[in-house]
Amino acid sequence: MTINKDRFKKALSKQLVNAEPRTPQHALHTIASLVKEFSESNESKSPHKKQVYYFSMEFLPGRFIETNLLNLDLLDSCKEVLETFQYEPTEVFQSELDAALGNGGLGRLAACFLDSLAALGYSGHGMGLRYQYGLFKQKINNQQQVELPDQWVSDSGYAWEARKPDQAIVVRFGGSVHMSQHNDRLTFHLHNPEEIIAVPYQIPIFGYKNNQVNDLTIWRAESTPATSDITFEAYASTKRKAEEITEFLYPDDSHYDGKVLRLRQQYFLVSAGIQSILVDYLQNEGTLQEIPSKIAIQINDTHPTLIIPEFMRLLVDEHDLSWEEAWSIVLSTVSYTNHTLMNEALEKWPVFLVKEQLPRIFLIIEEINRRHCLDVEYRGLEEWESLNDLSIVTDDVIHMARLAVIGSHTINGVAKLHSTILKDELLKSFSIRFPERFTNKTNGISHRQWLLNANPLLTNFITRLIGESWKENPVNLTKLLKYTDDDAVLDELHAIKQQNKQRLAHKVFAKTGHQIMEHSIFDVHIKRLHGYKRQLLNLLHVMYLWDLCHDKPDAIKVPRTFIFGAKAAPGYLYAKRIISLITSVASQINEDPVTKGKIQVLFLPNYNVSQAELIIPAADISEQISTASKEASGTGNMKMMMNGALTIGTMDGANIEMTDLVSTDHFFDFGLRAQEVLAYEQNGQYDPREVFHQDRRLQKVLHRLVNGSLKGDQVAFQDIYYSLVENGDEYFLLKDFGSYVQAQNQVQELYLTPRTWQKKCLINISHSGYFSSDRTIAEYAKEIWHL
Ligand code: 26W
Repeated sequence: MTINKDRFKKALSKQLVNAEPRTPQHALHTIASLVKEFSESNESKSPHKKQVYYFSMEFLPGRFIETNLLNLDLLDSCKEVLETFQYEPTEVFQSELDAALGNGGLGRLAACFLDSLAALGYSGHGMGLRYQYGLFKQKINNQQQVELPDQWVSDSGYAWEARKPDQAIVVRFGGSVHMSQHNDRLTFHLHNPEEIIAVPYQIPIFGYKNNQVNDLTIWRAESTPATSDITFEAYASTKRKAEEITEFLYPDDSHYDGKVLRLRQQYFLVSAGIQSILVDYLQNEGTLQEIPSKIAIQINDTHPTLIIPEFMRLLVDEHDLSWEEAWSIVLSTVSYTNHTLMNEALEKWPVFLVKEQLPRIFLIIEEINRRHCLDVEYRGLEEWESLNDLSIVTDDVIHMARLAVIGSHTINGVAKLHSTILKDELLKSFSIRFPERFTNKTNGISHRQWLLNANPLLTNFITRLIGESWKENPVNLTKLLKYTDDDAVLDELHAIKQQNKQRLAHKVFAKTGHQIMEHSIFDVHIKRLHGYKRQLLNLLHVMYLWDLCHDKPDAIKVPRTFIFGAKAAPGYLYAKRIISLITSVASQINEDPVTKGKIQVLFLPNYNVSQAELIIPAADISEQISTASKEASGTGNMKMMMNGALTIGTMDGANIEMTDLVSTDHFFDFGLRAQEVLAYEQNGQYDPREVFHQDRRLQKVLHRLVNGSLKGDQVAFQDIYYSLVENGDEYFLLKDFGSYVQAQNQVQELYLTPRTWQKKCLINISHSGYFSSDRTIAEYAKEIWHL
């Protein structure tokens, strides 16, 4: 699809001349409608290409306006027209609300993948849910997180979507399964199911200047229309039960919670999705047997795993294929990405729930398991012993990761270390059984969104130095390496960072009234709040510096601003207590005359994608300090690297691959290694009290949590103290504290020699092209989807 610039400018001008009301919001909707109109007339499903469907319970794209205009090469034209009609372009763009239909890394990755699929010219489709409320908005009241509903669809509607009622699908829950025999074949029917209508809403996804238009389909649950024989009350209840399925996004990104509603969401997504895929396929293409060569389905974590039995149901019950034929199609079509090793996040659905909500699906899962276990039996005694690890159903729960592995031709982790641990620890029995299925695909980020869009100053500077080619081929950023000793280049790089810091400082001042020290090190820790991500370790170091300000003020040689942004899952008490502690310490440090000009702490409420776009270009230091082995990959690490921050981090997730590229000379690494953490976890020989009794700094810092010197929730602070000192310190904070302080000292020392610092920033930017999601998607396309 090409939108002619002049025609677009004319059309937009025509609409803006008479625009009423003259609000930024209205202008935004005008632009979006025009883009949709121009794109719909061009939409195509490139019928001969293999189609990829990316199933995910979460998509976290944020705002689309700048991404879309950039990809369509209309950004400058659009700004021009807006200015002609006295609109402030940034105001218009910022009036778009973030689509926050995701929690964190998993949903954000899905959004970057859609961007890259289109940019590389593949036919890729996102399949997700249209939650009425996205991820909650966060406020801080009295040092406490308060959650508010996220009304991302305004009264005038969501600018980028198109409702497609004519493509609605029926999804069936409950009922009872009736079996009958025809000739020598058993057939299954669902009697009296609960029927729910799935209505698709389509959002266009544009490739980067390449005419590709893909889509993200998000499904909304609606009730079947009322019949004449139903009472008002009965209908009201039916309607509620239907609509609640897509009412809200589960705000937990680390903890499995076996709620019926979540199970219903999952099945609703996969049933609507795969039914619509088959309808479409059978209308336009060949036979069922050819599906694996025409369609690839990727499932984003185990959340959409029910697509495996649902796909079987459609092929066997509705299209009369034999079990064997159907299984071969499903297995050659579906592949699974794992995103976490954390035990508490692994989904295990109780059998009774699945039986009650999805009786036919349950029978299919049992049959898959029966065949799988028999097959294991054939393979002899050795694996018999691990049958309990291999069975999908044990102790009345269904292990979704096992079902996903058994029904997928390829299973991947999201960084090298993660994929190795997946294979050798978490899914060991399965990797012995199916060694050829396991592989790695290191995550990536859209350099278009996170560099071209978020950091125009740096983008233009890079382009002036090395030309345009890196935009299409980000690995060409290595061409920057020839400037690492060029004073003028390093000066300019520094100046750009400074301007981005000022841009953030102004925004923060306008929003919170806090005046950031613009010449301090901006030390940034932004991600979901979780024990393993160790925001608390960062804070312990901050508190240690606070003590230093009092005891040895000269030891603080460079002013530093610690910036935190993090949402805690509403039910995760410990995470909420850490937020209380951060905000308590922040308010006291910021008011302490002794710390003035030395350290400052900011907790920026409601961290989200559009905030990230402002913060990341302004970061000097990127905090990636998870307990080694716990962060599957991380992607914020890549974004800050690409924007010229230096990383302080553990040898975890993709941090390891960052150091592979730039070497540890250009990365502040510290802490236990993954193997050490895993060994401690197995032998139980870590005792935090030993560390505590040997480290005076820690004693002093932790004493504050229990001696009443911090204002705020004393119970919360004591609980945190207890978790560290008395209750085993699950995430090894005390163990890593000394080494973290050392690394932080190196940060300060390096900042005192600005040239060397800037040089390291440039080296990091130069090697960041590897982390473009274009590279990741090219690998999926070649090695998993066979496009
Ligand atoms: C069932 C509750 C639940 C919901 C979401 C459990 C687990 C999840 C996700 C798998 C958590 C998640 O977002 N994982 C993150 O995925 C990113 C993209 O691969 C990685 O970069 C992060 O390291 C990983 O934590």
